[in-house]
Amino acid sequence: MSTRSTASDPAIDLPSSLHLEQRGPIGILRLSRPHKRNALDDATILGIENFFAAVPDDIKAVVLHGEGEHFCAGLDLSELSERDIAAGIAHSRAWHRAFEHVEFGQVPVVASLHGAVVGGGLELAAACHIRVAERSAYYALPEGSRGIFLGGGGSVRLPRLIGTARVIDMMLTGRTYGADEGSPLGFSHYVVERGSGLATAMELADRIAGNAPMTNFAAMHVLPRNAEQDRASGLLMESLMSAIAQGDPEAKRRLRDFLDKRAPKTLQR
Ligand code: 1HE
Repeated sequence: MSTRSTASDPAIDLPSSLHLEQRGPIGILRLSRPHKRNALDDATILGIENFFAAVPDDIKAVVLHGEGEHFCAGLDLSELSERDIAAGIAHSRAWHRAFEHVEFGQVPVVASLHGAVVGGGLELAAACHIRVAERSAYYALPEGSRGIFLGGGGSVRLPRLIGTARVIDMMLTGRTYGADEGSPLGFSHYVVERGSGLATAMELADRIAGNAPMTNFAAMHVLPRNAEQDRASGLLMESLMSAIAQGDPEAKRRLRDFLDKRAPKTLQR
């Protein structure tokens, strides 16, 4: 796999708190403010929005991870104190825009989680499509103890991942979950040893990048919407998406490859 950095590409306007590296079809986006535990300030949120709104065409999957000992300490609390109510709403809406671009953007995003995945950091992780947790990862919503509330879409995404009752408990009592405990509850799809999250995330992203783009699009855009709409509309959407995917030349080539015994079988890994 070749390594090509696109961080200096003038078309990609990233703040110093975000670093982009490209390895083949994978973009590795790193939260790079370890001295502040990758707390998300306004510049970082805008950078996330800009990047995911216009992912370069040759990037087919993104791996998101954090530099240092923690994935992300959530909202940069130092920016909070001076905000009035109107600015607070605008701030939350900016987070919504950024994380909507992550979840409903152009390519699947695999998050590699370690250390603190808390507050807005957990909200960001929840917007990603696949979550790999190193054993050091832990999840918390310190908003409760800080006198604030979720603002980055967490009140919508987290109940769908782990259940409303659990989110209420985390907010009210400050309960934290570790990686092993959290995985079967929906916090992550995979748990791996310390230090191997990025490698596992890369391996998964590589597989994702090898899929037909239409399949990735359908998984990202249709599945979450079908989970929210009524059964009849969901089934119709499925039929439409299924026909569109089948009609794509890429699907026809892949099906021919299988029938001609050129494609790998579905085996247990
Ligand atoms: C920060 C932040 C931050 C660290 N905003 N500066 N999030 C929180 O309530 C979590 C707050 N942070 C922590 O609980 C701890 O920092 C950690 C458990 C994540 C890491 O602990 P540790 O011992 O490794 O680091 P530290 O010594 O606490 O912090 C190192 C520096 O990062 C220190 O700054 P320094 O100038 O004194 O060196 C900290 O002040 C700074 N730092 N976390 C600003 N979050 C859209 S709404 C979302 C709402 C939320 O996300 S609320 C949850 C906020």
